Amino acid sequence: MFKNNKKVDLYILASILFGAKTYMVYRFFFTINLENFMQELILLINPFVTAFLVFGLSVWLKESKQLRFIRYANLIGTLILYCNLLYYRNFGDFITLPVLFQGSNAGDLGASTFASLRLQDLLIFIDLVLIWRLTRKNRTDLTVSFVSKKKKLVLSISILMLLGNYILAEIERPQLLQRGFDREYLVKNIGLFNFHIYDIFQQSHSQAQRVFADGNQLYDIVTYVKENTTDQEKNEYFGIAEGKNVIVISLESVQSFVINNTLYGEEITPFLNQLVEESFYFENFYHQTEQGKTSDHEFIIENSLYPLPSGAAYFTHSSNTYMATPEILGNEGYTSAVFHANTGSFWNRNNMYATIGIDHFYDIEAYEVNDLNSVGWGLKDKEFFEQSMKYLLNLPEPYYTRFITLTNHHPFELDEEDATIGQYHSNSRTLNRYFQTVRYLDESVEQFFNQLKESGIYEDSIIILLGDHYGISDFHNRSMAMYLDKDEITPYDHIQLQRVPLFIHIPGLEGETISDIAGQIDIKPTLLYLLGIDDSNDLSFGTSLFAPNRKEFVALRDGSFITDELIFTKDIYYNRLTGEEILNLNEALDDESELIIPDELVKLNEQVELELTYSDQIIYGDLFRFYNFEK
Ligand code: GP9
Ligand code: MN
Repeated sequence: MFKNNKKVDLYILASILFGAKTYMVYRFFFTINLENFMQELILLINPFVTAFLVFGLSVWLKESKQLRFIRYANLIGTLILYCNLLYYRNFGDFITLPVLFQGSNAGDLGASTFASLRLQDLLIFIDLVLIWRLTRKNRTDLTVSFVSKKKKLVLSISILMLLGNYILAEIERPQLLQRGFDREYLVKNIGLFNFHIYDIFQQSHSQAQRVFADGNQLYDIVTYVKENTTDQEKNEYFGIAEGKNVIVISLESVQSFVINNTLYGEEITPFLNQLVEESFYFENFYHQTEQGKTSDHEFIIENSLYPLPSGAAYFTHSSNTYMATPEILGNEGYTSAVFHANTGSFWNRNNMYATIGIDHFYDIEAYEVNDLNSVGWGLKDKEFFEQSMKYLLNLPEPYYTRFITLTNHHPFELDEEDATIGQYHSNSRTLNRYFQTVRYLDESVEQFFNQLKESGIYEDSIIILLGDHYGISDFHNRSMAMYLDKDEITPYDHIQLQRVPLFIHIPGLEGETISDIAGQIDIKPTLLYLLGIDDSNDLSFGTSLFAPNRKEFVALRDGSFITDELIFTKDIYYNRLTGEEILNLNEALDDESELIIPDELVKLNEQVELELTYSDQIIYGDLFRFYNFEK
């Protein structure tokens, strides 16, 4: 077909064919969830951008090598695409470096790969065959047509196109590369091949940090932890829930300000308000999450370690050694399970859960999800709890379970028939709607409690409910200030808005409202304490909320911290109870007057910094692999 045309732009032909094929696989072979036009557009553009970039490199080669480059690039690209497809059919996920190096996984893969072959897969190889035929040795009539002068032009166009793709992806998902989110998000925004490059870069970066770490670093950390957070005095609460089932409910995006509060005279969370009366309710409990949001809260409560300053540890350090709650409880005869009606790979949960010893993960596959029973991010919470019951009832006791809710997630969408409270009226649609989804969550939890009671599970369980992180960001501060009846949201208010509710509900015990400061980092030691499990060999940065001798501060990931008397943030010390400024380091410095910071404060700041650094060192260096938790 190219007989009369001596020089064919083979690399352009190859790019178009390969791009079209990749798009076909993305769109019709993988089940990638596309939510809007922008995502459709990016998915369409990206395969061509990448193909053009790769095949366009051929113009830099000597003519004799160009054809060979194009055929092998096509072969390798096709294989990568196809291997991912086969893996995806088995695991609903894309291949990552750690997966390639996990022997056991490969074994599973071999067995089921054969079963996942489909006739339609032949389509993936058509362009490969064509390109190979066109580039046979004896075909001298074909080559890459650009003369050397235009090399730079080709490369510049490729890079510009790649940049364009990246900008679109950033618009669609800000901070996509820094935060990771979900492999599906990455693939749909930057494409499979760029995702692999991203993955290789990220994994080698953490591997390098791991390789250069050594066990000696642990010595100081262990000393610090033993001195500051271990050896908790035992009181009557130690072991008070021994042998009970544990049910942890993560209240997506619920902040404390909605509890015992009203909207136009109406209670926002009637059920939770009643639960305050029947539980240990911590009114000064802070979330400590960073970019990893929900996954960070999971990471903190299971490990009593801080989340990373950037990125999600669930993503970047899922192959580390940990000694998380599920594993500790597993050693005590507990079965563990997480229920969450979202894709298993979101926040890399499927891999992280395997690492931290969660026995069962009921992800979206375990639920019946359709248009009628879902809204916003997916399955409605009432449906979620309802459908979870059958699995819960079949778990061997005692169990440790976590339920992660979803409906009260930004942008807080709700079907009209599910709204039982009005909206707020302000300039922020987000805040306006928030109250409705919070109310829906309140009702979902009530329904779940009723089901637990009806099925007899309730009596033998302790139930912990906590907010995972804020729901209303600073972007809505003006409307928030209006709702809270304040002139503005100061840095002090911002910190106080990072309070999320924590309920520890122990059937049979009266409970009380506790005003002591607390953080998500305290959940693991608290739970072990209540279950009567000795954790003196554990390395945690939190302390039991029931122990009489607690650590004196709650550190947030950005270095802000809270003590009984103070809140420190943005270089300002505030009185925690009144919000009054005590010492403003910014102003003092501007004055150029000599700044005298009380020793006590200096020491506190140092300790917070040290603690965050130690926690990071553990994660970056995978230091727990050097620690013997048994001794
Ligand atoms: C995703 C859900 C929400 O599975 O947990 O995550 P978030 O965006 O809140 O981190
Ligand atoms: Mn969340």
